[in-house]
Amino acid sequence: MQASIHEGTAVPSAAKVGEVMQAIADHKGCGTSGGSGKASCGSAAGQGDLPTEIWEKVKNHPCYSEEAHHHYARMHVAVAPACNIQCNYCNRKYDCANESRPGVVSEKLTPEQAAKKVLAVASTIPQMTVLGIAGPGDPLANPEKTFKTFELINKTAPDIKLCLSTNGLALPDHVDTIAGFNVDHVTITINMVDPEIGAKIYPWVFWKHKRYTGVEAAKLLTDRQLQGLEMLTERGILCKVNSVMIPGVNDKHLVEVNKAVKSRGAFLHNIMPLISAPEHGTVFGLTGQRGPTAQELKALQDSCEGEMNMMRHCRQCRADAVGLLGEDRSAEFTTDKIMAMEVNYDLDTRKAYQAKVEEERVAKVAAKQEELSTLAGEMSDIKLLVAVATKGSGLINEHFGHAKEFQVYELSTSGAKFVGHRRVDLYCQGGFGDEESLETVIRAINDCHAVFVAKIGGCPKADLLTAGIEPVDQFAHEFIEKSAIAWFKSYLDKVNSGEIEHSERGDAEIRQGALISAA
Ligand code: CLF
Ligand code: SF4
Repeated sequence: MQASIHEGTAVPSAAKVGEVMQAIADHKGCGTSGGSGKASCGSAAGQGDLPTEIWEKVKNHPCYSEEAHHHYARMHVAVAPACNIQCNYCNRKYDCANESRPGVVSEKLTPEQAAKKVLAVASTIPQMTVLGIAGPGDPLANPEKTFKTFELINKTAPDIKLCLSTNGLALPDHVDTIAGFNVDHVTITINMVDPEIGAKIYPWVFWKHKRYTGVEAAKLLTDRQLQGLEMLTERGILCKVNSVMIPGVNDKHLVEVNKAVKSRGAFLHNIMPLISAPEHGTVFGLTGQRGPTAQELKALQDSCEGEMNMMRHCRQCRADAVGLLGEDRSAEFTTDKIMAMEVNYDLDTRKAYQAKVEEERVAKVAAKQEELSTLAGEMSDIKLLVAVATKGSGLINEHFGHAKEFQVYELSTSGAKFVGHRRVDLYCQGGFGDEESLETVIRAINDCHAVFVAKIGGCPKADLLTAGIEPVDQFAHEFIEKSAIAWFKSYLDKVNSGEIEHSERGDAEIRQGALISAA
């Protein structure tokens, strides 16, 4: 059976729901606890202040727990091609941009093919714990295919958590079915609660055989989204809200959206950057609407963090993504390959592997706590960012030249806090185009003081130093947070002794192109 508060009953008692929702409302600080010692879903392997029912749901969900995303993988199955609204950042040629970057296209599957794929991935990647349906259109505009897939997975792979991402228009009509299939996690993309702003984002919505446009369409959409959110949280289903930050359109308004969704019981808010380029063929791409810079995005996320848990590790995955959030193994699991694969789904092997992962998580947190004690008594108000090359497991275990993304941590006397990631072009491409790609790497991490890597060559090292970014390879294959804290301590010592002078860094660029699977 899937671990769930729905076990044995689709709807928990009102008193129970009230208790759990209060606990969610009281629980803040995903990723913010740093040195406060307060464990949280975002930063510790332990349960901390989370109620057990919530902890069971988030502890190995890579999107709902920042800490879990270093260790656990998710997969999407692209069973839902149709959509019932139009977003100005979407081109239907590609996947639903509410969870995907424009520019990548997924292979569409039948529910039966999807079920086979889930078993194939679960046998190959034992730390894959979550199946999400996120497109390529809207899952609830394709309810038969979506729910048939969930039904099949519930039967064949009961240890896998089910997850759904929707624009919310059809949500109120399906809440009971969602609860009935033990779907514990639902994401709703909510970009506005003001229909005047909504009219700038959505040209039309299609509801009950009728097309609505302008403010009327946006009003209908926001009413249905908020109603759906309330209905889900009343049933104890954990809800994440995705919002696309569109500078000059809804960037300031998203603070209001944050308050509106928090008051309706949302667990997590994920503010994602608009990714927009003319070649995507979207309305925003063609009209030159820009996306935010890295620091604009961080400032908005920081300003909302006092209100509720903020997700900062979203990778805007494609609708057939497979693997850890920072990697894309979808090319290993195409329909042809799956049909030819011998599937050996073994629950005991999966459990044994995941028990090992848990040991690693505990060791990582213990190492961080020990290092954190060295900062006790430090009075500095310096805060700075560092970039990290990692392949997962919370380790500095990637070569600079092989990194397709860098994770970004904010360091202060409170400790190391994950604040985002930056996708980059591979620096090492067999000697071709290296100079150009190094410039794009530097632009992507230009707001960082240092970059932690397992290994780095002499040339990029020198160029990084010239750009004011210190390459750090002395912590190869060690835990990220423990190492970052140790480095920060020595940085503070150097500032205090006058050996170096602390200075602020500039802004950085968010990469606008598509990530093409390298597998
Ligand atoms: Fe997929 Fe979304 Fe479920 Fe995660 S993704 S349906 S909640 S299992 Fe995660 Fe990917 Fe970001 Fe989505 S990183 S795009 S938030
Ligand atoms: Fe595109 Fe998703 Fe918006 Fe539908 S909901 S228009 S698929 S971004």
